[in-house]
Amino acid sequence: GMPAPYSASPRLASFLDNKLSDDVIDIQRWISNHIKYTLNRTRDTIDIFGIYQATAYSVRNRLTERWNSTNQWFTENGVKQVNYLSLEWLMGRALQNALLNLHLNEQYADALRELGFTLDDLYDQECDAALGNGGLGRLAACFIDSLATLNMPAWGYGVRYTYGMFHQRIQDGYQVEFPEFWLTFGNPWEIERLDVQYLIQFGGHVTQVTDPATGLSKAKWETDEVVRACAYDTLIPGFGTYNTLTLRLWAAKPAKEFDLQVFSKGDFFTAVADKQASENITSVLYPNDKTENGHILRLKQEYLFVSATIQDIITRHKKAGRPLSQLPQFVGIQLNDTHPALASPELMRILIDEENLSWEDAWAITTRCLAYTNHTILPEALEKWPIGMMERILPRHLQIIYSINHFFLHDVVERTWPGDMGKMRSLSLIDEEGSRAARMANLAIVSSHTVNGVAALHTDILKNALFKDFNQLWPTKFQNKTNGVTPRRWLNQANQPLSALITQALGRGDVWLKDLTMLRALENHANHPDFLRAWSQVKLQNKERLALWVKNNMGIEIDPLALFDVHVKRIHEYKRQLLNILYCIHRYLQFQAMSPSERSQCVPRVVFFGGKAAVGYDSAKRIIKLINAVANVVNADPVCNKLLKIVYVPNYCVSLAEIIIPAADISQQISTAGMEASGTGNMKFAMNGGIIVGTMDGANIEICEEVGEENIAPDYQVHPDLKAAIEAIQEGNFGDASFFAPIVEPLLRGKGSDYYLINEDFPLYQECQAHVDATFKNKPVWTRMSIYNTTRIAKFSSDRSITEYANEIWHLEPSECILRPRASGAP
Ligand code: GPQ
Repeated sequence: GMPAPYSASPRLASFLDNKLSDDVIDIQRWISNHIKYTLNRTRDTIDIFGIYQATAYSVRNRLTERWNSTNQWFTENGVKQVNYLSLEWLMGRALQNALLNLHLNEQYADALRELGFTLDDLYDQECDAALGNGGLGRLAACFIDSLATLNMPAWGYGVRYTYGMFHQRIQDGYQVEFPEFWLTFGNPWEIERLDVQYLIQFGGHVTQVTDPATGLSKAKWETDEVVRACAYDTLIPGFGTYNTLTLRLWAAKPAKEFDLQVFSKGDFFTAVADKQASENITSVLYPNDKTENGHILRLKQEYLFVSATIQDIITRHKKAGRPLSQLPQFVGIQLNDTHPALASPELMRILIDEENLSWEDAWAITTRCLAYTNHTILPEALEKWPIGMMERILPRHLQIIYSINHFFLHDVVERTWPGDMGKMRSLSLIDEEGSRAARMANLAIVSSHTVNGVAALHTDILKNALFKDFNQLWPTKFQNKTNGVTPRRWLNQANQPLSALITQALGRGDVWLKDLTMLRALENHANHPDFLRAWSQVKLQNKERLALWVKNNMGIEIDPLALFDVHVKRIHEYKRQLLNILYCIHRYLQFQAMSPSERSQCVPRVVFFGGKAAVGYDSAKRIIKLINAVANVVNADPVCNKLLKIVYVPNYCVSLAEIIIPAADISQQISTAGMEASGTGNMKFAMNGGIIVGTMDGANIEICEEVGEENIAPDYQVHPDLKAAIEAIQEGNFGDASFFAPIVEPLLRGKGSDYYLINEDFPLYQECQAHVDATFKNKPVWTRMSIYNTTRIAKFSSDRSITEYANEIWHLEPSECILRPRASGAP
């Protein structure tokens, strides 16, 4: 049970109300105190990592102060709160973000300089919080930054994986995965909440019992496994506001409850070891970007997450003294894809079995709280849980899903389309073809008041193809919410030189970081040679920073004056890294065939690739090997390597993205049309003045509308040059030809086997790249294109996305915390 509430005495309260000062000396005192009293280190044992930790603790203190006021504020004002449920949070590093959002970076830089350290050195000590795979997890991270910045009353919920995303090394050109034990040296940003924990049950069976109170029959879930979910809170600072939110992550721990008899019966040692195994549930992030999992452990992970979160939401609602009937007025629950879709049957179970509500009341509450975001139409990514597995792990939830399905098919589908078996089959929550499975997308749609796609084209495809029948049934349920990215991390933090130039040119401080539409005013400068020079100087500076990183970490020399062409994202066939590398081979063959004078006319390029392949994704892994094989040959060719270098940056992650993205002249966004739901890298590059080479897919279409088609490299569509590139691979020019045969031979077998349309798009891609080269030579024209990308990117700030979610889905009002601790000293 929870500890009894206690009211602080006046004397204790006045100590607790003390406010931290922003004086450099106070900052230094706090850092030193953390070194000495938190880390137990001395003048002889302190090292730079310890300085980073102590600095992080001192920044966390400030967040705590703000967080306490914010929570008190939300409680006293009785505001509606939204809960963003996501199995992935790709947060990256926290120190620089916190200092910039709190406007404390200068004081901290001064404080640390006097102690003998630079902030940049400390930033590099922090390891990324990589609790996500890619776009979906990073979107959650951008969204919570915007929620805090926009003063939205919100909570983020997730899983505290012991091992996050794997660490990728490239060995002999192949991807090799290593575990990343990010908590080895502790995590100064998290607060272990031993007072916030819930029991999570699994297995067993369901019986019908008579409720002594009502005399009615009700379900009783007799479970046979129990674990505890413990909360770890990370505090999320808003930019230029006191508001500070919570990201609450759950870790599985052994539970002592219910099964002490196991210990008395058998072998004590084995029983303890078995208990310890419950921690496995949250030990590792499934490193699959959009692939079927189907593992029991993943189902348990999703359920532990959902159950702890729903229990916590209900506990907080009750603590505010409100009846459950008012839950939808005060609580919004957003499902980040279907990974947390069990929230529906879990909320139903608690309301019916534990809170004794009727099915109808429980269903009304559930559907008025839940909303669902879909992030892909790729069939292999649509979650389905085998019925047998559900029955074993979550028998009561399976019953509830069957009941939801029964009411839905009979009361809704049958009434709308009497006798239409085709409609029944497509809408049912249960897939009856082959082995039976629960369709989590259908469950999420039926259980939600609103379903949204993540870019205009994607939402159209949802409405007119993937979920066509649902859209006919409930035309107002579907909405578009185009993705966005936070300009605080992706412009201010990643690109300080550009941020400074913008601040200087606009002359109104850094308020533009809360309103990117202000950047339009920069277009007045787009014809001033000084501004153009300053803009390209910033780009060059960022390219030099990346070139230095590549030299120091990979030993490759690259020329910052070359065109930097960047393709970084998860490796997936639909994202078509293969198209890009085939084009690189074509370019290489062309350079080889040229005379020296022809070569002297060409634009030198460095082509960067980066990204991780899912562990079992064979084709993606062969593509990585092909890129590295080509890089080896091209980079070692003395005739061509002045004009073409290929760099495969290992272990692409958030902190590397912050170095790579600002340095790009062009970015590759070349997914097969219709397959990339939105993309968010595209927005980050454009925001940093990188020109998109892209297909008319996902949010590329909308970026093009905003920045103007003259400011992106036009869409393309193939031919004999592709054939020559493939033949170069088949002739063994890049090593073992048979290894690459499975990925390139289908391209020669004609349309039917070129699923991702590489052949079809090759000629237009070539044209586009030629256009890039020609334009890059004309510096003023190129720089103006770059500028317009930044000045017209306002729509793609996650602030705009979150404002739309708040207005159109959550009906959530901002609530800025104006409570402050007293600035007095000790009482
Ligand atoms: N996305 Cl379903 C992921 O990163 N992982 C997933 O499991 C699914 C989608 C991406 C999607 O591919 C991108 O197009 C989106 O921009 C991103 O989600 C955020 O919506």
